Amino acid sequence: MRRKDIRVCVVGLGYIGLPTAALIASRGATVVGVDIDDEVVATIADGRIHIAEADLDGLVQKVVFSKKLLARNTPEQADVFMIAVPTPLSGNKKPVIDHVLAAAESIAAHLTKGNLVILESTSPVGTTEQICDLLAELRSDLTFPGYETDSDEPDVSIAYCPERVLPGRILIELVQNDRCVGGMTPGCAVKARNFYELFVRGKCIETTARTAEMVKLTENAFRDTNIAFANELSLICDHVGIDAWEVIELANRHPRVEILKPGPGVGGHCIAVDPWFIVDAAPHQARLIRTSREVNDSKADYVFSRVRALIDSYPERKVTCLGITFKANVDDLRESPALEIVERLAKSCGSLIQVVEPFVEDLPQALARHGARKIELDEALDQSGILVVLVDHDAFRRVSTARRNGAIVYDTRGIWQHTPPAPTRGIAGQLA
Ligand code: SAJ
Repeated sequence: MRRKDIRVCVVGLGYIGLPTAALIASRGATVVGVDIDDEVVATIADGRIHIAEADLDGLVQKVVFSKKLLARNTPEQADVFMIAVPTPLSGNKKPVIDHVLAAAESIAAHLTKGNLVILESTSPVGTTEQICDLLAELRSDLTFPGYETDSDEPDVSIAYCPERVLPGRILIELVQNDRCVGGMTPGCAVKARNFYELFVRGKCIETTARTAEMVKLTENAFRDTNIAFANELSLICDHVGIDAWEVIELANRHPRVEILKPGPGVGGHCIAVDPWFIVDAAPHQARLIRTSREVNDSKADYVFSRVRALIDSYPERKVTCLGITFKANVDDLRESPALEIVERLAKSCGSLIQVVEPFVEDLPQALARHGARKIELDEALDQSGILVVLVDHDAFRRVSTARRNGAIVYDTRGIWQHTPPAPTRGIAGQLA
């Protein structure tokens, strides 16, 4: 397979699908990028992007104008089909793979002998097998892994290869990170590895589809559990009146201790979601993973109560929440604990609540509806009110101690470390 001879069809042009499609196209392959959202397709066809990601705008513009990336609303024939659509959680914390199955169904009619189908979406264990069953049912004229008749090699190879890139560094990590390539059969894994090696510099390691599915869930559950430790520690330190940031900094000087950072909770569409896929698959075994999710989810309640207590203690001060995105220097609001906290504050305190958020143009309706308004950082600093740091954007980190002098500070991210914790008048102990 030579890069420039390959035609790839990427289904789903979101945070993973679009950068992946653009990167592969930039390496010479012709890529058909597919999305069911006509607005997304029109934006990309115009050489523009609908998400914020470092360096993605220039890359997309280049590959669209050179006709290497073609945006479409239905799949077309290709050599390799990649599925990168969302796998959300249902209300009762069960994985929903409907989009994955719909994407598989949408490519079925376009499959031909020799094709490779790769699932990249984070998925519960067994999803790749389900895709295989679905395609075998829809295309009885082709053979699929596990359904071969007289030859070992199925007409269509199927593999699971999870994305593991960090928002904000996607284009770098797509190339540099090692990949775990899980084939439905060893032959499928080899085919998928050969494909990834065309644009990945990291090592591509073959395994089974089920193992690769579990590896992805494990990575995010591991991080969630580690953040839960930091969040629980911060609650304990608050309770006993010790600066959690100093404890972490000092403990991390031990050669085998590496505590992550506490915050207002865990957001984003990955770490706050994926561990539940494990809990769903093994509810009696996944006790620590479930508890970690609960610890991280409950942190937003705690932060909300602390801010409410500050407001009650200093009713004359204006309140500014710094940041509503799910993490630093991105525009993504999905599952954002900061947004959840500000929504609750706006609901209970209305126009008292102000927000500084350099990555979002207009405040979401849920905030504006209750009278919360967006202001500039300088205006917030001039007011000497209550400053609640919810996101560690670089712009907030740069604020000097002198500039925030006079404000009451509640820093949930520890960016203005070692500021003495803001006292809440007369309610010490109540928060504990
Ligand atoms: N967070 C903390 N404390 C920390 C680190 C993170 O509170 O010490 C919070 C962040 O503020 C954010 C959340 O956790 O709200 C998740 O942020 P993140 O930077 O840890 O991860 P994501 O969601 O941006 O990306 C993760 C990554 N997974 C791992 O690091 C194991 C990424 O590699 C995955 O590709 C991505 O999930 C995904 O798509 O699954």
